[in-house]
Amino acid sequence: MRSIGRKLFFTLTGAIGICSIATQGFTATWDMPTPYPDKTFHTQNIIKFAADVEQATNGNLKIKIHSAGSLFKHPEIKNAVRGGQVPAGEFFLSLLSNEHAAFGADSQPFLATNYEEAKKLWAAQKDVITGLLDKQKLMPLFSVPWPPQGLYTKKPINSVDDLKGIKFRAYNATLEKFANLVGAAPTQVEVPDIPQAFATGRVEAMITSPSTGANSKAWDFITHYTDIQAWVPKNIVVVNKSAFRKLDKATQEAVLAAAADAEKRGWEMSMQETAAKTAILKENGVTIVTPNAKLMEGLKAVGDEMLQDWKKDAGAEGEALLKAYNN
Ligand code: PCA
Repeated sequence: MRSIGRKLFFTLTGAIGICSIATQGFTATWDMPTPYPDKTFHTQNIIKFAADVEQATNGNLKIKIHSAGSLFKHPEIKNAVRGGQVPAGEFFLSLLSNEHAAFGADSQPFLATNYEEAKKLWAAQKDVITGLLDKQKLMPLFSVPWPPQGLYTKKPINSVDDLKGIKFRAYNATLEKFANLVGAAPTQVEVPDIPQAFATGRVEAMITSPSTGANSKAWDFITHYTDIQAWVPKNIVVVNKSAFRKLDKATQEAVLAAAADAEKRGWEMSMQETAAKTAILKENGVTIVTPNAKLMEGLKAVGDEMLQDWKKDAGAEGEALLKAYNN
């Protein structure tokens, strides 16, 4: 009996030993939905982020990217991460402006229109939105801007009046409001669907970056790109906090370090995209137009009106954000 007892004891301690080795040699695979196609620089940056994490953790954490809305449609990605269906995901930050206006600061027309201002705005916005996301048990990993947003049309645009009645592609509520205020007729269309929306006549014009314009082969359906540099909106990558806590300490640190690198690299990629993709539009026959003063005045007046509404919606958080931004 005694020897059976000892045998059992050694078998059990042996099993516990194996278990604890298994927890030390922690491994996981994360599915990560993203909204934009593979060739988008944001997606390329995330592919590199995933490779960095895998390398830094010796393959213990693998991140499998599901791009172009293939796992979850863009408007569903945030809730999929929040609900724990996936541990992490990317989306267009200002899509959350229906939850709180602070999320939409970077899509306010003519508030921050170049990278320097965008950096200042992100610095002012980051704590506010980190707090708001924390209430949903989400944590930002990194955020990267698109190039400044320009105007794509089938004719020259010399004043706001020239936009009246045009069927306009929108990508969030703020752009929809802007389009309505300039007298255009907005429709929501995700990036992968842009070429078809133009081909079928659902839309005739859009405001987006040189990146998205060039990647969508805008020259197939528009003739003019007016470089209005209206705002510099961002994507954000968030993680579900309970999924993050399930990682061991070393893996958590590797994810945060790769995220910091991805944010830095992403901003640089974005800056390079602006000139490179504008040149591609030009090479393919798009007329690149510097906007005239009358058009800019008209657009900025609409932007001012929208900022007043935004301030009302954004309350104390908005006030703190703008104060930090203007300092
Ligand atoms: N491209 C994305 C978001 C902003 C941009 O430049 C889009 O057009 O939906």
